[in-house]
Amino acid sequence: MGVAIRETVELQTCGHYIGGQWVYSASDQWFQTANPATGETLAQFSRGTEDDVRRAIDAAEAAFPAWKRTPAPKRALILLKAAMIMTERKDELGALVSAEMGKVIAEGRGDVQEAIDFLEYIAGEGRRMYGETTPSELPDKFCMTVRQPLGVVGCITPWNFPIAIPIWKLGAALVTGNTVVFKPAEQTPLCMAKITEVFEEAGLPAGVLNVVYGFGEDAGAEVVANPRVKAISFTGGVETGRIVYTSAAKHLKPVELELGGKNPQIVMDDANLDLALDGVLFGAFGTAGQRCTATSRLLLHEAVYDAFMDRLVTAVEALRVGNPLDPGVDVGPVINDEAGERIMDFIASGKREATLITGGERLTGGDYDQGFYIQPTIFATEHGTRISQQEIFGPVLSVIKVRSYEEAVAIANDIEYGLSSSIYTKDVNRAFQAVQDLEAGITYINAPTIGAEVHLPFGGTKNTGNGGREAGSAAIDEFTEIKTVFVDYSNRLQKAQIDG
Ligand code: TXE
Repeated sequence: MGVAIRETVELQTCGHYIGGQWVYSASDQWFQTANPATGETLAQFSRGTEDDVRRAIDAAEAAFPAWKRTPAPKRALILLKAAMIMTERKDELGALVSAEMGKVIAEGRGDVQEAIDFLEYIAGEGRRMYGETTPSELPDKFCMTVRQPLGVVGCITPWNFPIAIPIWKLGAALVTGNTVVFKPAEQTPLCMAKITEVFEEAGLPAGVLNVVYGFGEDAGAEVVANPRVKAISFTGGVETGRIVYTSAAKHLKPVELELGGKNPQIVMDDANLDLALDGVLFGAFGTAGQRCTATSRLLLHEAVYDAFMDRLVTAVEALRVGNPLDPGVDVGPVINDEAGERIMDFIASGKREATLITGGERLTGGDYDQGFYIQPTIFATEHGTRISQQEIFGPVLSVIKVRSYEEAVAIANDIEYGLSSSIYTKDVNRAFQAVQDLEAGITYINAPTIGAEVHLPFGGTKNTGNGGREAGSAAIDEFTEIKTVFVDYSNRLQKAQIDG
């Protein structure tokens, strides 16, 4: 087994994983990963170049024939072994997620659990990659479909779920017989290195998984543009998603895009307000708001507005902000200074165009100076302001007062995104009406906008993606294509559709 991370006197150093070997880039360029809560450097990584990506594609191409021929149930056993290893190492991996990405430890462990859940789920799909059979219109002829892998596929992931999102893509790509060139987020490479070690330990053959660390403009762009990579699975921002989709289109390769969101939670006049309060606290400020499914808009019925806002402000002001590895902390830092400045710019907009209800400042002094910590922030705003329309990706909630269900749905839908949505109501008719009316890939009834379960399709409409879904029953579709088969055993030429 290779060693992903070499302990050196100075710093942990990590190379790319290509053809089953840990190798450094010839470029001799490096980048570091740091703990967003403390600023401590965690490791340094060889910065991958286009040449490193091409080497990874060579290895993936070489490994593809044997991997394709490996029976899916056998491929699935390796995924199950990986799930078992991750279960044994859940504490260590969960702590690493919190240390490298900044989400609180309960969510760091949740990130790992989501990966374990998906591996267990998708391994089972190794025995359910069904095709179909149907009678031919001609005698002595058999018709069926079978699923086939795509070949070398490219996976590109963000930093906010540094173990769960890579596994969502990797598990599905591998069980279906593809080989992979993986470019993980430059902000959380250590998590990917650990995932790679897990799969190596689980017995994944050399060349099936190849990981190149680095940045989007060179390594990432090469994964997308290289014609030998037959499909792309991307999660990240809308603008980057557009660049990826445009580049891949030149080679007509399929692209699965999971992009941003501006997710509404509607609270109706008949809602269970205790439940709705718990929901918006978790949905808006869990992961410091850094989820594509985060609750960033609260559409609050006027009949309960004042009472609910009083309780919401009290609860938000009681949230503990600090080091995510401290179990008493509710909200950690944001991923880095660049993200923090971006969020503070949105907060500045909010102070100009809306009413600040609570929060709105960067926390400084003491340990807060080691990272970028932002007070959980609430604005009261009108529909149409910048903070109510654009994805902030931070601990900022925009509250909009609504007078009716119809107005709430109209505001919820008047947005470029369509990922997640939620409505709190005791009226079952209204709940099912909302399922029909809300323009989103996911709708929760009496639950927050976050908390997807791995065995159901995930993804969104409008600018959240390009029509695909991942996870659940959609996972197999993402990484296979259909072959239709006709077997004519009549021993004579038969012509479909031809008279006589
Ligand atoms: O994502 P990026 P970032 C949203 C959120 C956030 C914004 C930017 O709004 O503020 O995206 O976040 C790689 N060709 N989400 O900068 O830039 C890059 O190296 C190929 C929502 O983290 O999209 C990284 O591995 N690859 C999202 C990955 O793309 C390229 C979660 C994502 O980077 C590339 C994260 C290129 N030209 C951010 N440029 C969600 N849906 O959960 C970059 N990359």
